[in-house]
Amino acid sequence: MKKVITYGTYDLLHMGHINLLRRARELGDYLLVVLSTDEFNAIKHKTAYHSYEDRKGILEAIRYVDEVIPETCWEQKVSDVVDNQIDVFVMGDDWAGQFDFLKEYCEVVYLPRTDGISTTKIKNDLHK
Ligand code: C2G
Repeated sequence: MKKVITYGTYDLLHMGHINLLRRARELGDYLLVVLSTDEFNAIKHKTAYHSYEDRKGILEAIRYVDEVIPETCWEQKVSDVVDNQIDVFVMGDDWAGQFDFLKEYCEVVYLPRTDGISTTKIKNDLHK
């Protein structure tokens, strides 16, 4: 079984997220999403609208997602890949090059982001 892993906050779910999750899942047979906790979002200087539990429940309802576990720090990626026998690490290409250290443990793939949508854009548009 080819296992794929990806990371994110996944707040205010939109097609950019869905396009990423679909393409990530298509690279293997199993997709593990490592979801930023509210505490780790604070470290990323992000404030999610939905709680971790709600963002987790929403992701678990998506057909492309097989499992969701918490992301609590920047440093957990190597152990996540090793401990979960991951074959492919996937992120949107806004992160291109940032996680190449994982190439020692698995394939690293940066996928093109979906243009014209982001959680920040949604928040800004709703404030107009
Ligand atoms: N994404 C995308 N297209 C968009 C918006 C987001 O492809 N229009 C992708 C991002 O590139 C990322 C995923 O969707 O791969 C989740 O996006 P975020 O929730 O913003 O994730 P981020 O805060 O970048 O978390 O340790 C890594 C971090 O947790 C990444």
